[in-house]
Amino acid sequence: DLVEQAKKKASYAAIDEHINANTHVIGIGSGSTVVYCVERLAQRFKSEPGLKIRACIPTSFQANQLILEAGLPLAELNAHPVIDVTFDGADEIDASLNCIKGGGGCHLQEKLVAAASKKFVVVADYRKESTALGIQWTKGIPVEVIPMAYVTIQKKIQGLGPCVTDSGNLILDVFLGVLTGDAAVTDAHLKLITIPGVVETGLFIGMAGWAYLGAADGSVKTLT
Ligand code: DER
Repeated sequence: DLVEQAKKKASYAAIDEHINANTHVIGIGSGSTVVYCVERLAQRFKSEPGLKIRACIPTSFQANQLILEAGLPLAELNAHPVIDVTFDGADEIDASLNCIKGGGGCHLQEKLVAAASKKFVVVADYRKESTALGIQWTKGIPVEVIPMAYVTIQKKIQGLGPCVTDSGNLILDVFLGVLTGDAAVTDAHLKLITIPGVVETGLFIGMAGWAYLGAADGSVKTLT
């Protein structure tokens, strides 16, 4: 269908543009779009002897399994604290490439891997592109909190939840409305991250260097 084709086209374009003989350590995000990144990466890993992919770093149990099943070299962030390029999806992307991520409950590990990467590349279908965060994605901003703080925080920011993360923490979805412009996005993140017990938010500010957006007509738009 159109959405899956858009995800695939965006992912293949991103891998083909950023993977070369100099990319040795690769971060693998979470969600359904990044599956196509791994598919394309595995094809090239198997067919191009010139590639020297040494380590693929997962951002979740799902990413871990994707890497294993694709026959790519699985490694952990502590063994490769500097990553050449990371590919990940997003729930929403604005014109400055700020993202809401975490719809799949993995944004803490995703942000760690993205922050450790020289290049962070987002791949998505056309549904994720938005003029301001909060317009297309109306399920709130995922906020990871430690269990002991859950009720206190929920009273403070009226979040919906919880789901349990790979780190054993809980996720609250917090509704802060439409965040127009960098200042509003940054203010929202700071409001949340300074609450005692909050581990990380799903606001990825100024982290993505590129976004590959698959369109319904089969074309791919690159934002950078
Ligand atoms: O949870 C996440 O951050 C994922 O990357 C998610 O935002 C993207 O998932 P999708 O590719 O299945 O839409």
